[in-house]
This record gives sequence, structure tokens and C-alpha cells, in this order.
Amino acid sequence: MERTFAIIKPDAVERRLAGQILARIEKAGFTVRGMRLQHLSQAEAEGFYAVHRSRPFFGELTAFMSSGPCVLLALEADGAIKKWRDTMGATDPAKADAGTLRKDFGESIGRNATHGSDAPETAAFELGYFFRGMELL
Ligand code: 3AN
Repeated sequence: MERTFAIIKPDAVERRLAGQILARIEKAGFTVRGMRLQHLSQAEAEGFYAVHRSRPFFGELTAFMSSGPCVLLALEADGAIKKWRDTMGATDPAKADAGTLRKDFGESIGRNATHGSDAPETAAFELGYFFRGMELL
């Protein structure tokens, strides 16, 4: 079993899509091991996305991610990291495959409904950034 870190982003929470996305997560076979509603500060979003600091969209990205509450999730499944990336679809909803979350719920490359760790090292960093060990059940 593997764990990955996921976010239901502020655009999706604001549009009241969190319940539908959680239902899709459970239907896909993930076990939720940690979950919290949190409104990130700009500094917390900047720390989370530190690897993207030099990208031109860093300011826009961190402003958006701190614009409203999001749902933070620890998800478990066999091959959870790839499985969750596949469930989300491509970063740009316009390029995402039919049936993926970003295709169905994303509005744009920035407001794309969900986040998922892209590798074991990032999953470990991201899970540890937002969850203490005793919060993961
Ligand atoms: P992914 O989240 O699929 O791994 P990355 O690593 O390319 O995608 O992008 C990191 C974050 O930055 C994503 N959450 C995405 O929504 C956002 N992002 C990527 N490209 C842009 C862009 N051109 N404008 C605004 N936000 C972007």
C-alpha cells in the first residue's frame, strides 16, 4: 500500500464540489487516511509550492491557493501516487482525458480542482507538510 497527498482546491470547494470529488475518490478505491478543511495563508501556500518559486505563475498560484478553504487529504491505495494522478487527469483541464476529475470539474490550468503529489519524495514532503503522524489513521 502507498500513500499520496491530495488537495481539493479552493475553486472546487467554493463551487460545492468537494462532496462529489470525495465520492469519486472513494469509488476509485482510495482509503482516506487523513482529511482536513483548511484556509491556507499565502505563506503556507508559498512553502508548499516552494519548488515552483521561480515559475512565472508562482504569485498567481499561491494567491489562488490561499483564496479560500481547501480540503487536504492523505489517500491510500496500491500505487496511490500514479493512481491519483490518473484519476485527476492532465494539469490543463482542456487536455485532460474524459472521465477524469480535472476534465469534469477543472475550469483552467490554474483553477483545476485538485492537486496530487507527482513522486514518492514529493508525497512524503507534502504529507509531512500538512499532517502530523497521529492525524493519519
Ligand atoms: P501538477 O499539479 O499537475 O503536477 P504542475 O506541477 O505543472 O502540475 O503545476 C503546479 C501547479 O501550478 C498546479 N497546481 C497548476 O494548477 C499550477 N499551474 C501550472 N501551470 C500554470 C499556469 N500556466 N498558470 C497558473 N497556474 C499554473
